[in-house]
Amino acid sequence: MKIGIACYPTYGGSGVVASELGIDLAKRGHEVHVFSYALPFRLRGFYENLYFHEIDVGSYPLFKYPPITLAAACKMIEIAEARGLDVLHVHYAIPWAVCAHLAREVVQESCRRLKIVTTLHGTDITLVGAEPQFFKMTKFGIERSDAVTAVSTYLSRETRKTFGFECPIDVIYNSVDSARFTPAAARCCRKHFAPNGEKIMLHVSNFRPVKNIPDVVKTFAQVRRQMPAKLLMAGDGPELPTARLLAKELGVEQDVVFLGNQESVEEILPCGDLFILPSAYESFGLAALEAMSCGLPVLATEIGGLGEVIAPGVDGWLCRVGDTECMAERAIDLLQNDAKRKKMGEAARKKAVEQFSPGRIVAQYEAVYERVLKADKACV
Ligand code: GMT
Repeated sequence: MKIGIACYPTYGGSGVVASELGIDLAKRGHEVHVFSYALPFRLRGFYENLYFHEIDVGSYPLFKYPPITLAAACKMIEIAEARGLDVLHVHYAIPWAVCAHLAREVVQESCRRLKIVTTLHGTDITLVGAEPQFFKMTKFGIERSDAVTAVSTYLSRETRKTFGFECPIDVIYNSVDSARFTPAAARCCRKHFAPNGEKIMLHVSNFRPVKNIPDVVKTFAQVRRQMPAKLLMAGDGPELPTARLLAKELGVEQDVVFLGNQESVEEILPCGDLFILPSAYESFGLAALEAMSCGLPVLATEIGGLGEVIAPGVDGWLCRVGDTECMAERAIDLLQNDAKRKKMGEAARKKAVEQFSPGRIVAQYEAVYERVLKADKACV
């Protein structure tokens, strides 16, 4: 098949899912064309059958806000016509689902059978897409798709509730490459960050408010009062200054290391003992799955799709949003009990390998493409 993939290039799960899917599809012999306004960070490197097309919004003095939606649609049209794309698979409804629809309206008659698959990732439904300034266009973009997929059952339910969407939604979970995200990766950084054998808690995110960053630091400060420990925080975003300030206010700044954006989190994750993700919303939690694949139990919140990834008491624990006492209690128990932590870490790894392998997930996307290509009508 000839497949176009549109996504955000920035640090975030939807760009990771789109990039890794593109690479896997190309390896399986499909011709893949990725559209974004910069090279997605997980797409670096050369892959046969995979082409990147940068969306150039240009500059014009009249445009305070360059019209990226139109520039993206134009790029999709150009490549769809030149290569005869079969499917445009967009990741995150806003604005990509609408761009794909515009592109299909404009392409030459010969490409009019171009199919659109939209994958919903999270805040395109639960936050941004539901806001009044985007609601109707998000709904339109979803409704004009030939197939809609969501990364969790929770998100598919939210889509029905928020947008009254009645067509089938395929739930296709995120995946993890367990050969790359593995506990076997070098543990050398452990000595560097915890020279006295302290236990290490880890957090990776793009530091947006939805990640509840202050709760990472608050939880760690409570743990630190009880035992020697270190907190590694990888990523960058609007909440980073707040986290730094809070670490200072709570007197734990010496034990918190801010690593900034990291391209290869798989080299850092195996250094940790426990992963913490106290999000206020999380449709799936790819960062948690990557940590699990590295053999870390996960401490998260009982919201969104996290319960579809983490089994409390088996491979992690879930606490109420904002309940840092619960998180700290669970963390201390796990960090002080090597056997229990090891058992949970092994269960986490096993689940990542057995249930979330890329092979399994890519096949589900391929089945969706095949289905829409066979169907005449939308909403199949
Ligand atoms: O929905 C978002 O905020 C953006 C998106 C991203 O690009 O990071 O994150 C979502 O997509 C990931 C991949 O499917 C999921 O694993 C994340 O849970 C989800 N984030 C949220 O729901 C906050």
